[in-house]
Amino acid sequence: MKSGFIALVGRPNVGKSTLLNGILETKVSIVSNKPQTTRNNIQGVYHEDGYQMIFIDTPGIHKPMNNLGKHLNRQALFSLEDADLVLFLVDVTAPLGKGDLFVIEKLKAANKPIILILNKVDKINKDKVLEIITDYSKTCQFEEIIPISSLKQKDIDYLISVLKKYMKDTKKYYEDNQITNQSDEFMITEFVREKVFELTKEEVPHSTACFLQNIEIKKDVLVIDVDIIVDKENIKKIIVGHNGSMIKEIGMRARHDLEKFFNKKIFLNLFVKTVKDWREKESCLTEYGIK
Ligand SMILES: Nc1nc2c(ncn2[C@@H]2O[C@H](COP(=O)(O)OP(=O)(O)OP(=O)(O)O)[C@@H](O)[C@H]2O)c(=O)[nH]1
Ligand SMILES: [Mg+2]
Repeated sequence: MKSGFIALVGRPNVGKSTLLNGILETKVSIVSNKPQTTRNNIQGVYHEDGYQMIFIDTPGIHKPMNNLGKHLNRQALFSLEDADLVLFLVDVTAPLGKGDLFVIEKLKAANKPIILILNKVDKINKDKVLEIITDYSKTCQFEEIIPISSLKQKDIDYLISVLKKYMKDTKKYYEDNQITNQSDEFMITEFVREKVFELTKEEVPHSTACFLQNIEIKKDVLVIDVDIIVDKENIKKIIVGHNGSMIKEIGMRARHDLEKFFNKKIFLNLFVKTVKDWREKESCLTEYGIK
């Protein structure tokens, strides 16, 4: 058995969670087109004969605007301590900027081998890729530079073949059928939160957290109660929507994913609650499973 821990690190929205899901061919980490979707370090395990690669998906590193943001950055950087190898993901459609340089400095300080992943190459011309490689090569000594498209599953197999070379551990960390360290309870709240991120915009998704109130089996149906926490009354109105249309849509989409995940009929009750300034409160971050 060859194994190792691989941290997926980068700015928000570059495609870290999309890459993890693509490698595992299963959704273990929620994805959206809004920055700061991921709020926890999520382990996803890739199994192949004789190999166990443990990927750590992390929150995007950004300039924090509140206590939640500071905590997300801390989480991401914390993943470096466990990692044998770092995949530094960048979005090739965004120019190399201060945010990336900040992440690169943190990565250098961690002193781990770094592979630069140029993601979203489906969106640009091949010629541009060479230019980007030249720019990034000036900033850091990368072990390898690999252009991929996580969304289109382009060159993921090649990436896996490269990663095999870096698997030096011999310990088996997970059972063969286990693909994540996240609990079913966590997955439930994440599926709901993903739909909030999908359906709302601007400040709304970021001011939302989800909390599992109750889960029980009644006959063959899994009955799940989830609180959607918001930090202002006007955001509560947006989440509920006109005549409850938004909350209904969030519920329908989340239930669809949950039924697929649990392979069971689901009855999902959603409740919207206002908790003022929850993003600043340590106790709330702990209660909602972020800290
Ligand atoms: N065109 C294209 N879009 C991509 C690719 N990879 C990811 N995306 C899109 O980029 C957006 C962000 O993807 P995520 O996987 O949530 O990004 P992330 O890095 O995990 O973001 P945070 O969790 O906020 O740090 C989503 O809309 C994805 O569909 C890709 O290879 N090509
Ligand atoms: Mg993510």
